[in-house]
Amino acid sequence: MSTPTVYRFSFGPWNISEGADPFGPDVRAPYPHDRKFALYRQLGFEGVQFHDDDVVPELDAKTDPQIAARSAEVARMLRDEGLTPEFVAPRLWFASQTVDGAYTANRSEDRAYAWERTRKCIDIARAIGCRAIVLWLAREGTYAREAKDARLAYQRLLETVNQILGYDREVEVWIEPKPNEPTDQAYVPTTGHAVALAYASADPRRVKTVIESAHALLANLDPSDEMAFALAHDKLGSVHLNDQNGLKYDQDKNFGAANLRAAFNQVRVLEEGGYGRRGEFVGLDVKAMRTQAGSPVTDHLRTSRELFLHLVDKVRTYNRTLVEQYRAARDYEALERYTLQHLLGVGSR
Ligand code: XLS
Ligand code: MG
Repeated sequence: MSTPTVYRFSFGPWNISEGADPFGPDVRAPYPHDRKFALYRQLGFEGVQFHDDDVVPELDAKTDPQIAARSAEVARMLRDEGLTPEFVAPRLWFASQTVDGAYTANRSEDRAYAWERTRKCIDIARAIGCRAIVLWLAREGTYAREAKDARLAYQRLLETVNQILGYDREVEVWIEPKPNEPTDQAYVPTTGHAVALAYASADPRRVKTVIESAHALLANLDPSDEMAFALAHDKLGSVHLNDQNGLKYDQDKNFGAANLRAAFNQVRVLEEGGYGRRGEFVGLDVKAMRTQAGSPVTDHLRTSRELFLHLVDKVRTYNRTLVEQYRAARDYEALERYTLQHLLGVGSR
């Protein structure tokens, strides 16, 4: 028997938020960004996920030496708190140059901005001791499908991936698929699309995916199957575990809050696939409810992490022999009954 995986957890500072939504303003006092680092360890987390401007605020207005100085400061803060940077993602959906997308924008000057911002993001990642660049391709899609040449868009995305791989020979690119929101339809909606881009790239070993449970559900796919697919290709860079109650806006609910059984299956697939054995983080991308009072609000992170660990216990005590017997007998009714009883912690009656 191999030793059980000791899971390491991560989240991004945006998960401690002020509670604004598209229909209303902040409902909580902002919690100073740099003080968030001190919260990680006490909540049981050791990995920090970043956007480029989480490391260097007002990035577009800064020079390379200014970027380097602030990055060094953040690297120090991480070291002081005993934290590891997991990835850095270019925020390519906020600036006026990204209204029509970034790498797939129709205007060449907007695409040039996207590359310049990506280059800065890579420099920041390396400066804080991190080798993973996440591409959440937020606005790489359209509101009107005729607005862009989709074939060209895919080529541009592939060229960008190759450009990143060529700019720095050490970095990995982790593509995070999502089918919609903020665009009507995105160009890399599923894990399959991301994995295809990886294989088409100049160095497939360095291109992986980040799978977010809610994003898979928004594509009407099962997150555990998406994770299994990526694991089968050794392309699961990280996960953004959370939950989603049906096909609506991206909810980032607590992990397991909408569908415990689906959460169990995600943990089962990760555990069975050996995820985490090479130090991969269990990332949680969860939003606190708007109704929650206080500052900082962190109970959602605690709850989601705890639920993951409870489900690890459920996976480790799941009776494999029984499961194999039911599979061999093709008695899936018995398998389902056993699984539900196991999750509920009850026997038959
Ligand atoms: C959004 C994504 C985003 C990326 C980084 O849903 O999870 O936060 O991970 O841009
Ligand atoms: Mg997310």
